[in-house]
Amino acid sequence: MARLVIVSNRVPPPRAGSGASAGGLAVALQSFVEPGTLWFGWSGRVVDKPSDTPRMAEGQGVSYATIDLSGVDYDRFYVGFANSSLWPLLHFRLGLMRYRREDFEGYLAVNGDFADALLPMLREGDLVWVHDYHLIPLAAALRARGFTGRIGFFLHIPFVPASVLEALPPAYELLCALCAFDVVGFQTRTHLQDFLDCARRFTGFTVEGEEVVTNGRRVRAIADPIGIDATGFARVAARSTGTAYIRRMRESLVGRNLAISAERLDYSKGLPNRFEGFARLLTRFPQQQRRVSLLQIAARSREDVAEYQALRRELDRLAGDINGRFSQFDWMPLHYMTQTVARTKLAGLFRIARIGLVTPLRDGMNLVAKEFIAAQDPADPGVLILSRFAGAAEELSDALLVNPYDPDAIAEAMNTALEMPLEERQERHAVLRRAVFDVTAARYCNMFVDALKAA
Ligand code: GDG
Repeated sequence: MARLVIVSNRVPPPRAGSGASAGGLAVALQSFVEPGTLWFGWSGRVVDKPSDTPRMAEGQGVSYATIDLSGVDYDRFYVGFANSSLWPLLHFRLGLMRYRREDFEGYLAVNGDFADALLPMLREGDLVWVHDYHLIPLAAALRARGFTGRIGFFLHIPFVPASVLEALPPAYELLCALCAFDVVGFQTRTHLQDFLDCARRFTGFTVEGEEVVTNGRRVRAIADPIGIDATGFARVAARSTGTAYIRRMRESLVGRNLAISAERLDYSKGLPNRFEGFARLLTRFPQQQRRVSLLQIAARSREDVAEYQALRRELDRLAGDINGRFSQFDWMPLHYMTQTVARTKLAGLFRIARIGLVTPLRDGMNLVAKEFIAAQDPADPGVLILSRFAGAAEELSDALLVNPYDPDAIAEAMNTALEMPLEERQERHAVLRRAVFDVTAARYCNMFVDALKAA
């Protein structure tokens, strides 16, 4: 059987399954990797003189190989091109995009270093599965070094229309790099169509159906929505309600409704708009004051990028403003935490919440939306309020879909959710639950690996 080699920017510590790490990729893949798999990537460490030889670790039969980055690499590759050019661009935020040629050169160089370190570990017949926007040039780098095996790529974040992509100076180079893979996967059909359209317009290659035909090669594009281990998450959520932590949470609510949001502290997640929407709920529907508290968990992320520091300051101010305006001596409307919460606790919090408020301005998929649905008690389920600009909205259209740029729409949806009769909650939840239990993490992984095997 072909060996699977996973390559991602960050590699999870061996078998850290249920810990407090935030991040969708590790969560989705960790339940899938089998003994014999090799997982390769950056260790997360920045050192003066990175070694050329990967550091090896083992966990449950899976080999983890990691390399370190130098300070310059970290600044250009990670903070620079990946997170200050590509991340904002692919989330439709041209105003936040910062491009420097030296950053792009650093990005290419680190991908070359990845290829140098990975190549000696590859065997004939391996299936190499590369993840996310940090590593777009990796297939081209491996091919340039003589690797002829199958390489696939999955983009976890959105792909953009040609009119947005053209703003990126090396758009052509990136599209050509994507065409060095055998399979490229996207979260939704919309992202897939945008990719094919960009490939057609910018590269001069021909597009036949859902394949790009380059000089002598074929790249197959697929839509493969990522999912969760729904059964596992539902079990953890149900168990968690018996714990002291969730009991204390319930007691502190004194019968009031809990609305919950949890994500990395990232400008794509739409937190300021959400806070404003919540403030409008309390102003426009004053009968909901004292009836609901919003718990916002915003795990700190990418703290070396200036935009993330600015966002944190803005949220501190907005949270203080909301609580100053609306708090009463025995009720606080907004609980705002920037620490991560352990996964089991998070699952329990989702289960007891009346509202899951998931309102990113753009999101490749958004696993929190799926986790919230899986966690609910089908007999008395909470209501999901979901941004129509999350990839998950294509599958979860029975949620209350909102335009996250409209704080009044968020306020109205919250009011609707708080007033929604039990029967309607159950009906909506049953449909959403089927979708979440159908499109799981295992299905996502199998579909991608099957496509790669067929390449
Ligand atoms: C990228 C794409 C795509 C969050 N806070 C805590 C915590 N989390 C967990 C959630 C969920 C994961 O992190 C976040 O996944 P998302 O999908 O919501 O978002 P990104 O991190 O931006 O992931 C996204 C994903 O890749 C997968 O393809 O869906 O669109 O942007 O599992 O529960 N986990 C813990 N504590 C927290 O405080 N333990």
